[in-house]
Amino acid sequence: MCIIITVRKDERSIKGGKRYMKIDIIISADDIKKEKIKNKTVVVIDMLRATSVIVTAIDNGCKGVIPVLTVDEAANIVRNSKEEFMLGGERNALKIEGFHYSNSPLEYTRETIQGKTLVMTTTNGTKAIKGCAGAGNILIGAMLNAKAIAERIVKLNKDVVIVNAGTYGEFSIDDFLCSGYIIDCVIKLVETELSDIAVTSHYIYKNNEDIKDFIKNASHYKRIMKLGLAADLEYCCKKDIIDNVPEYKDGIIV
Ligand code: 3SL
Ligand code: MG
Repeated sequence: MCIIITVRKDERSIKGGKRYMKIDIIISADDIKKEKIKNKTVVVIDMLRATSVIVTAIDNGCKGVIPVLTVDEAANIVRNSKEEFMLGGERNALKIEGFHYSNSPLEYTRETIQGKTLVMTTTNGTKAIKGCAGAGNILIGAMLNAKAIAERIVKLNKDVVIVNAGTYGEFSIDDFLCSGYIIDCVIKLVETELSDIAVTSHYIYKNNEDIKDFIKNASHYKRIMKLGLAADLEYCCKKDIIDNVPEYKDGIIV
């Protein structure tokens, strides 16, 4: 009998002869720097609402999500193919004309998305995902799958950069708090070295474990609330209801 054991290469940082998993945070899609993410494990977060949509759609049997930057790009993919595509996303937080779905995670049920490929364009989320090309692995995270993300990070055994989509190029409380929760899950599993910004997000999470109470201060939370989408906010703030860890590779998230 032949037993093959695969040992995953340890690509964590070394300090004083000890290995640590470094964790850093980038605060918006506009702040992504190629050299910061190269070969690292990247987790992209847009908990309100793009990555919550993706995590939910994949968990409900969606075959794959193709993130694109523009409405035209999305329309072209669908026009030139016979595959069954669904179009989803938003502009100004609202459904795009001619698209099947908006950017509400509650629309992506097993009944609507199972077995289909979703072509998606959103303002900040899909921009952040596409901006991470060149990273070692690009994981899609949200509050919904935070624990599962932490476990995958540990398995991948590389330094980590958590990329917050942010809102219109600006820092966003929601993504930052979600980063703090993921860090909280990781540090229970492995030795880490947190950058100053990672320490700060963890500190803020630890002092606001009832996350909704703090996220309600985020400008984007208020915007979504004003649109009458309280149920979306309620859903996106749930912790660890999904075990799936979608990954972006070769142009598609599966
Ligand atoms: O910017 C994005 O990617 C969206 O998630 C924003 S919204 O919540 O749909 O408005
Ligand atoms: Mg957002």
